[in-house]
Amino acid sequence: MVSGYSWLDSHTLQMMFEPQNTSGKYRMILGPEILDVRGNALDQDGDGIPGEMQDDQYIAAFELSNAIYWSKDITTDTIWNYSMVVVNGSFNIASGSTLTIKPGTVVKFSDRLSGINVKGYLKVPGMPEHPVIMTSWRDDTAGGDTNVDGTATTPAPGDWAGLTLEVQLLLAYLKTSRLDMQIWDLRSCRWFQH
Ligand SMILES: [Ca+2]
Ligand SMILES: [Ca+2]
Repeated sequence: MVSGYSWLDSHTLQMMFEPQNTSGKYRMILGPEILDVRGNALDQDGDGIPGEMQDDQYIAAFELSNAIYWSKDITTDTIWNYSMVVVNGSFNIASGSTLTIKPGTVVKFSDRLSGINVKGYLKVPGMPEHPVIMTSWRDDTAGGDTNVDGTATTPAPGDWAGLTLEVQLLLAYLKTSRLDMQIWDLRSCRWFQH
């Protein structure tokens, strides 16, 4: 699947491959017969014997997910049909507009100012086996290690700004559907009734 490669410098090998658009986990295996600029084969296990077929393979793993980043206001009816949405900053759901979040979606908020201001409608038709999860982007328990730091950070109250609801009718609606949502930091949710 690798279509080409070049050494960018003596430590960096760049590899090209065709664009992949199927979600899932991928593994890339570099054979030990690849030579460095001095003509040495790989010695990944560091036993001083380069080029061992099994021990000296370099294996990289990555995952393609159906995830997007979101930061813009919603001014027309919108459906989030993604495995994950990472919200940068906060955005408004404008009055008269509806955001529908499909069951099973993980919504992660990237920082303490990050949240959703609901002036229109937010529909979260989660289901018990496919809940919608709203959480900090430091939370690796939902949707994996989105912030790509392993376990260096963990979620905490105040990580994200929460939901701001400005219409009482919506509060009633979300109260019902919230049974099917998991919210990391309940204290960050503010309920405004006008
Ligand atoms: Ca070796
Ligand atoms: Ca992490």
